Amino acid sequence: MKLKIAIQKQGKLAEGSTALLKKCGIGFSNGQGKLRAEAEDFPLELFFLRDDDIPDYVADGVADLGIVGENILAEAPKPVDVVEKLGFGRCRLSIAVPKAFEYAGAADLGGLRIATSYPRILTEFLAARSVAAEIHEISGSVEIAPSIGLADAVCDLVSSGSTLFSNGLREIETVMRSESVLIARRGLTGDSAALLDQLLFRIRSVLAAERNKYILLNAPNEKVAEIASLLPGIKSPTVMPLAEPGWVSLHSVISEHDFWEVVENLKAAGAEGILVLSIDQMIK
Ligand code: PRT
Ligand code: ZN
Repeated sequence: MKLKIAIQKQGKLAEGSTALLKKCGIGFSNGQGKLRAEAEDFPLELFFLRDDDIPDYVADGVADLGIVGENILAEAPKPVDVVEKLGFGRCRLSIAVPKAFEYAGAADLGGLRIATSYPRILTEFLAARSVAAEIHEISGSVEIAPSIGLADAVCDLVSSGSTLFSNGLREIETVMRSESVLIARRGLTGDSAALLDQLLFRIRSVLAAERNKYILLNAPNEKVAEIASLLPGIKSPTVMPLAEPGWVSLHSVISEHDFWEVVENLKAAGAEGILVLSIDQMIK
């Protein structure tokens, strides 16, 4: 019995999907042109596909699991379960106009021709704001549509913003935010459901590790209480004596989210020799 997972063959999610599985201890070889592979250390079979096809494979039961962007599911909803947000492939679907276009609000989009590969999401966005615009569906290179006279504006995925910038476009509205998610076939039971639980346990440990840092620091005895109060940790910090009398070493785990703020507060409270390490796995 093997679980089957569909991941992107080539493109913006391919590397993140492969890296996540490898961090879960699941190795496989995905050479050029390969469409499937067997994992070495986990009962998993991999399919390498175009991202747009992944939800269909999972909905049809050809694959049990898939990794795909939320944008794909929002544009073409399929009967699959979203099991976990994976934190990579983050982007936003944005409306952009030529730099010189004066934009005050959604009403200014009225009557414009907007080029996009996401007509469904854009239609909902415009309808919610009672704006009537003309949607031109194109499948690629959306960003050049205004410069060749095909459209007045675009609605496209953006991550760094450099594609829009180099095409003389300016982002004016965020239509949706997206990241990669793990999807599963509906009604997984028995051995398949048990394997999914095992895989999810590993994925969650990897994600938790990525969202946290291990911190070590030295502090004089009289500052320990104050410094410990700044370290939320999993439970409470580990405190160990240093060879130098009157000093201890504190170890704890802090969230990457407020990392810099915590480090500044620790320094201000008298912490010294602060070391921050990344974590491989974090088992909860
Ligand atoms: O061949 P296949 O169909 O599998 O790939 P694809 O070309 O359709 O998709 P791909 O690899 O471009 O994107 C796969 C998924 O990655 C998307 O569905 C999103 O969920 C996610 N993602 C994250 C992105 C981006 N970031 C992204 N920046 N998808 C596309 N882009 C493109 C965007 O369309 C634009 O052309 O990158 C350009 C903008 O990037 P910046 O950095 O210049 O803003
Ligand atoms: Zn695609």
